[in-house]
Amino acid sequence: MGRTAASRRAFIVGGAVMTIALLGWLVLAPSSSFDPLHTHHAAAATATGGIQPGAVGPRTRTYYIAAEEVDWDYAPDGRDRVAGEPYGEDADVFVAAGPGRIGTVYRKALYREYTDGSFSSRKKRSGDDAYLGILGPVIRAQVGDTVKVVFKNRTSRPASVHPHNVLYTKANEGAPYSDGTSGSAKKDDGVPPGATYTYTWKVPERAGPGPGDASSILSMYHSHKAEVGDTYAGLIGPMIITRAGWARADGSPVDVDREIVNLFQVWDENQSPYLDDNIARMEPDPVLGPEELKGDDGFGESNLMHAINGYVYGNGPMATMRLGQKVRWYEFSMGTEVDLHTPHIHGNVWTSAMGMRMDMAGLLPGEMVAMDMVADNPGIWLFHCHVNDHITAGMITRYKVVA
Ligand SMILES: [Cu+2]
Repeated sequence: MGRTAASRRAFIVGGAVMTIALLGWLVLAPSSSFDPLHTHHAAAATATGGIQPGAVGPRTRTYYIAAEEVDWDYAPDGRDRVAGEPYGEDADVFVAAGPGRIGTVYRKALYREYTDGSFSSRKKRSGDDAYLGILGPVIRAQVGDTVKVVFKNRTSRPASVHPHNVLYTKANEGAPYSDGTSGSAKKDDGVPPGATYTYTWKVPERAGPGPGDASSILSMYHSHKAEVGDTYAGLIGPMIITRAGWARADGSPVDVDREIVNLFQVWDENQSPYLDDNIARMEPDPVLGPEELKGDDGFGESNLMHAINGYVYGNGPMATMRLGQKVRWYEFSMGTEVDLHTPHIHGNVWTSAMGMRMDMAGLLPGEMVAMDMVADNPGIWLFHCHVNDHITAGMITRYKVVA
């Protein structure tokens, strides 16, 4: 008695939603050997102090990371590896080198990992991880850990390491702005060329997977001294944070066999602090001087590198996994308005942390997502951004499921 039509409708709709949600749970629950429902078990285990088999306790993880100036090749294979053919006309807009065109090799600044504080021995990236390409080292942490990054700036410009998600003080934020601090709390803002600074970050519960996440989430770190130029220069890397009680000694989640990380970004080399260096090193344009070139649309477009992990047109090492492996895919994006990307996999499917099936993900600049896959379909498969303009421009690659 007294219910309005609107409230009756709301009640009916609400009831239907609840019924569908319950049915969804009943259907999913019995068959879910590897899906986000692990989350609920995970939360229960954490609440009771449970540690998963194979997991380790909290610790301090120290990374030695240098920023270095390198010549990065967006297309070291020199051909369209996805098509299996030489570059076509569309590709040549971006990859062709010659008078007034830089081509695929650009001076950049990248984060690279060393074995210790002497920064004399580069940590070798395994063959399995070679596909990570331009990305800085994967920083890993488990909730409860402390992360230390000993950062040595070997570039010619000030740089920093600004992390996402983890808990930092003002002296460990790696970003300069008018925040009321002074003195030693400013030293992290921009580490001068040749100097070293140690960033210390705590990893509390709120830095790790939430109730709706799987056992690990993607975060990232990047230089934030001059954020736009620093990130276009290449100073960016992934960070993976695992739920308390769910990480192996190396920080990886115990319920996952293989992890894949991809950065989708249109690298705007026109906004790189190394643009002048790159122009000075290329074959001069027969008509336009360096400053005129910077205002030229054709030149500008040729410097937009539509890359996955810093590679275009399927160049670089292929990400591989084995049939039957539980694979967690982490996807992220940086950049500007053109950086709305839709990573799409052929051949296999993902399940999102919220339990939704997809072979597509959506990314906006700065967005980070994680999806799970049981690799059940062997072969070499296409993996690309589904934005048409980006497909044409080379944001396309392959991955392999080995039988
Ligand atoms: Cu895209």
